[in-house]
This record gives sequence, C-alpha cells and structure tokens, in this order.
Amino acid sequence: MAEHNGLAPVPSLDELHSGAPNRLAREAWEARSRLFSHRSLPISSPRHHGIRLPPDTSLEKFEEAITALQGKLGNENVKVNDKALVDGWYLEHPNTHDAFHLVDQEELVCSAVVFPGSTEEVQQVVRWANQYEIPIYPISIGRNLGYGGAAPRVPGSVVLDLGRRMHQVLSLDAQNASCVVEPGVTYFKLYEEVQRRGLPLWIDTPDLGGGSVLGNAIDRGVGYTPYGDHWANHCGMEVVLPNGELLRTGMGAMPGPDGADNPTWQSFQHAFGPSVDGIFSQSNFGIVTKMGFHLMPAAESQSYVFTFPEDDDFENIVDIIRPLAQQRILGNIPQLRHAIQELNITGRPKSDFHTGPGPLTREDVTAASKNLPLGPCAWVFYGTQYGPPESIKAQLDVVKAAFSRIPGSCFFLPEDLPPSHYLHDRAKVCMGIPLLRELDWLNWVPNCAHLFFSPIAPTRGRDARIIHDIITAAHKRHGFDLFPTLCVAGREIHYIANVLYDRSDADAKRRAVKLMREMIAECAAHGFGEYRTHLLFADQVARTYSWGDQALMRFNESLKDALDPNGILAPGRNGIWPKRFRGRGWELGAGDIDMDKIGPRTAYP
Ligand code: EUG
Repeated sequence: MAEHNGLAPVPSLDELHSGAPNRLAREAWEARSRLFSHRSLPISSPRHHGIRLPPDTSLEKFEEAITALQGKLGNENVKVNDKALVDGWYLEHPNTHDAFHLVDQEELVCSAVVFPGSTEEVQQVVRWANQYEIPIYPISIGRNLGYGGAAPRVPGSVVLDLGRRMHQVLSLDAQNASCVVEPGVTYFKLYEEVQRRGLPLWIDTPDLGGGSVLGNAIDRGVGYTPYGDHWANHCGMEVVLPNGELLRTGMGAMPGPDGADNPTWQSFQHAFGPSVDGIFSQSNFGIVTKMGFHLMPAAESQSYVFTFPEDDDFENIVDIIRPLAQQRILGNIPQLRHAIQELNITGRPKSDFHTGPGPLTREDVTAASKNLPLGPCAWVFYGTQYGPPESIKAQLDVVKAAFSRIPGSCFFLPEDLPPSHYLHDRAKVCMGIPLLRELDWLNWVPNCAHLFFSPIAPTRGRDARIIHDIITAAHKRHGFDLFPTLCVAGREIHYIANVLYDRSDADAKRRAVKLMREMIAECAAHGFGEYRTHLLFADQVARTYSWGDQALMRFNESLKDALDPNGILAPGRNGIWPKRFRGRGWELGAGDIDMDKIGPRTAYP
C-alpha cells in the first residue's frame, strides 16, 4: 500500500506490540494519510538543547548511571534521548515526550528510555533509581494522549517503557471469564487474542483501541460495554514498590498450591484486609506489572441514536437519562454529544464549515448539519441495549417512550444511516471491538492535538446546565470550539470537553492552558472536580480536593514518603510530590500559564 503516497505501511500487531490489527490496516493507513495531509510542521526539527538531565544530576553522574543500567539490562534496552523528537501519530507515537505537547516540545522530555523485559528487571531498575536518585517514569504503552502521553512530569526523568518487552496476555480463562495482562497489552491485542482462541467473550474498549488495558484501568478510563468501568472490573494486581519489593493484591496475596498463582486471584477483587488496590490507581506509589480483569460473556446488542432539536433540551435529556440509568434500563454508559461533533467525526477540517477566525457559530453548525444523515439538531444520544432480541425490544420501548417526551426528538437505527455514519463504529465499540475511527477528530485544524477537560457533574439537569455554561463561556472567551462528550451514568456525568489545538501555534497552546486553568478553578468553585487530567494540570486539580485543609493531599504525601523515601517514582504524577521535591518550585498552580520552564532549571550540558 506504501506506493499510494510514498509512506511505509502502518506497523501491524504482528511486528510491533503497539501496532494495528491487520483487519484495520487499510483504515489505519488512510487515517494517517488524512492526518498528515494537514501537517505543516516538519516531521522533526533539530534539538535546541542537548540531553535533558535528571534533576540534581551532573552529566558525569548521568553517564555513570546509564552505563550501570546498560550493564544490567543490556545496551539495547537503555536508550539515551538525544535524537530529534518526532511527534509521529497515534500508531507511531513517541515514548520520549508528549506527542500532543502543550508547552515547548522539548520541555516535557525524558533523559533516557529503558525497556525492562520482566518484573525482575523492573525491580532492578527501581533499585538502580534509588541508588542514583534518578526519577523514573513508568508508561505502559504511552498513549495517554490528551492527558500527557508518554511524557514524564519531571523533565529529565528516565522513562520506563514497560510495554515494549512486557506485552503478553498471561491468561485468558473462558470459564471464569477473565484475563491477566502485562502493561504492553493493548485493546487491539487482547481483542485479537480472544478472537484467535475463538472464545465467546467480550473485552471492553475505550473510543480508541491502541491504549494499554492495564494503563487505562489504573488511570480509571472508561469504555462502553456493560463492563465499561475499567477500574471496577479489574481483579488482582502485581506491583513493584518504589523500594524494589514485589506485592500481589487481592486473592493473589495468598500463594496458590505448589508455587502456582492463587486460583481465585481473578475471581474476587477485595480479598481480606484493607483494600490497597486503590492506592496504585492514579498515584505514584507503585509500578503495576500484571493486572487481572473480568471479561463479559458475549451478548447480543442493539445500538441506536436519538437526536434532539434544541440546545435547551439539555436539562430534560439529562433528567430523562437519570432514572433510566439508575434502573439499569440503559445497557451501558451512553454518550451524549453536541451536534458539532457530527461535523467533526466526518474527518473533515474546520475550514469546510467556517471561514475566518474564532469558533464555529450556531448558524455554521445548523447549516452544515442540513447535509448530514442525522439532519439539523442540537444533541445526539448514542445508546446501546443488550440481551436477547425480545429483551432488547422491551428495553427500547421504554427508552423510546421516555425520550419521546422531548418534542422533535428522532430515533435512528444503524440500518437507517449510510455505512459511513459514525453509529456503525459506535455499535462496534459498544460490543467491545476496538477501532480507530475517533482519530478523525484530529483533522479539525492543521497539526491537530487534543487535550481533555474531564469534570464530574451530577446527573441532574440544573447542575449539568451550570457546568455546561461554565465550559461554554470559557471556550468562547478563549476562542475554542467546544466539543462536549458526556458519558452519562445514573448519578454522575463524566463531562469530557475535547480541546483541539494546532501544535505549531504557540498562541493557541497558551490559550488552551489558560482555558484549562480557568475551567478547573471555576468548576471547583461550584464543587465540580475532574476525574482525571493532563500531567501539567494535576497539581491544580489535586489541590481542588482540599477539604479539611488539604487533608487528602497530606495523607497522600504521608504514603508517598513512607513508600518512596528517595522520591524516585514519577514525582509529581497526579499532583503528589515526594519530600525532596516539595516546596522547591515544581508545583504548577492556577497562575502558571507560561510553562516554558518546568521546575528548577538544571543546566544543559
Ligand atoms: C473520552 C472519554 C473519557 C476520557 C477521554 C475521552 C471520549 C472521547 C470518559 O472518559 O477520559 C470521545
């Protein structure tokens, strides 16, 4: 396929752990061609600076440390980050920095990348880090894009790329309906493995399928089958602690017979004693090297769409969803999107819909929607029901009756829409089939990157309106199009605003930072907090959870100092700083808009 425009084929899963499955080879290739057609930045530029050294580490000491690490893991498994930085794209992404940089590309960079091949080697790296007091930053795949990608929070840290050599599906148990994976197992890989073995099981995937199953779960990501709460459906972990010791959680803490793994490790999450699993999620207290998950028995399903005509239908939609979700009549976590996303998901650029500066107007959206399959509307609800056909029919009757209370609502099944419509892809994602379709977002502006703002709102119309108005006004103030995707559960909404910006536009990046800082602060003033955030906003977000004069942060710091006295593991990740970094100018707060210098500057060699 490479002859089409001189580009090499996209890496496949057969040749690279993070590659695309063969069933998506053509789509991946086309997605890349489309994305690169809007690129004006060079593939890479020469570095302005040399290696970014770890804090408080001389070049001499760094070189000594790297030589020592190469002696343990082999030269080929320790790479110094001294080459030009390449942002690449989703399926050929960097492990050296944030592909979607919000500050200077060279700011959030590592000094080196190391590829451990086993839990034992992870322990060796941790002991090495303690010896040289060099911060390490574990990634599984490095595709936490929109939240910081593969970048370490402390520039010059050594990235521990776990996925490169640790990417086995260690167990797939058809009877228990569960699996155990290593960090480098992507949704693509797990899905293909289930298919290869012909098991009647579903995995659960987020909107894009290239992420790490383990990594996404410990960052508390979500998917869209009934098993969509990835953290809730994990069962058992193996963790390397910051002192190099190894821990198993859940039933795995009890040895199985004759040295085997415990036979109930993937059967019961809570086991006995304090539930410690939670402290390894969205933290920097340990490195998860194995993780178990429950899988859903394959089922039948029916995806569908409702459209609603008015922007002001919003409160009613939310209030109608609440009881349906609480009663579990809605089969999964549905998505409520604004009509502007029907434009965006076509993969066409913003310039097709709007000329001149500033965001799209309501008139732009209405005018463009007239030519789209769903027609002009304001809100689009993507839902799925599960079960035998007669059960799905009964559920759908209830859902239709509820939404028909909104005048002008329309209902569509996949067969009502052309094959290119997003509902066909949505239906697959809601059956746990990992895809790439959502990459189409990134054709909106040239060199497009994205950043997620992800607050939690109550599932109550009037409260959802307050947060939506805050976010709408902030986007307007800073000149960004607003793309709201609401994942609506019975009691709360994950309100995801996807901020799209041009990576080559320093002003747009600065405005995006300002937008984020203001939304975080304004939402917190109303009691709305983020469920997850980009690295550079973690300090600010963590400190909005301030009840009891930062009681939670002081507790987290106590844990951090007890578990990681040398402060080597991902300092600053999720806003938690070890003692030796605290109060030394590393924290980034509401006032930090210009972040071209992160932390006390270390000298460049
Ligand atoms: C999405 C959903 C998320 C998230 C980031 C992106 C969906 C994008 C519910 O969580 O954290 C279409």
